[in-house]
Amino acid sequence: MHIRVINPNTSVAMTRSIGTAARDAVSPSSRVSAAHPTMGPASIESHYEEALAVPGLLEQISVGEREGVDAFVIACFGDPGLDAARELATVPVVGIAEAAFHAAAFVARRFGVVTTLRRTTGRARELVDRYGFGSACTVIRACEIPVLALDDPASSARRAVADECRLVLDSGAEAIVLGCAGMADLCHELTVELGVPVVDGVRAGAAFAESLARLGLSSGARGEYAAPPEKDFSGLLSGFSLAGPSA
Ligand code: 2AL
Repeated sequence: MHIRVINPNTSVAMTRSIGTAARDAVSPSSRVSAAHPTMGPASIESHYEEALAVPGLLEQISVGEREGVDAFVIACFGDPGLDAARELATVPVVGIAEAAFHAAAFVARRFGVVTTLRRTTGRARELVDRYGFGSACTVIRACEIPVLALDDPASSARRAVADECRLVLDSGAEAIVLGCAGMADLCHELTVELGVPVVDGVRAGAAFAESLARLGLSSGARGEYAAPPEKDFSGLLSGFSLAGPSA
């Protein structure tokens, strides 16, 4: 089984740590490869960046399809481009926010989310509601650490995330969802420190993607996730024109 984890931002260091976390979660016989787009923002913490990350992400879905990967994980907590990726891919595609919410709901009645900047909490709330976890999610808190600073050992990031996790537990949550792929390497130590389930969506996403591939479940060729229709794209996006299913 070959699982391709796509970091939708262009940070090489973050792509590497995402790959390491995903490898942690799949069976030893599976292969995990990590990729990032060749164009787009260095990190995603605004709607503008999220929108502009999607073309490069979809290009990586096409690359992975040509290479015959068995499942994809979109490793950014806004689940950018998830529906479009499912239209393009013939294999399962899992977003880390949806994976994390599902995993948290398996082990706790109520959970809370700790994300990066406050401006990303609206998107997280939208996804919680979209995936049907509105009543299970007690609170979404922000540590106000930018995505790329999470990786900086000199920053106070680890402490700030742990402090927010404690406040999430005070809200009545029984599990924590880490709201950024850049928090993947904090998962183990926070689990030990807090003594509650701490869910990293990268690991959950990789494990679910592997399971779906093993079960032979993908989005299917009919209905809303059918391949997009043949159409011309112009300008900077001309490379995204599709030949269509019958070509
Ligand atoms: C993220 C994430 O997971 N990757 C990224 O670039 N931004 N999420 C977030 N809440 O800031």
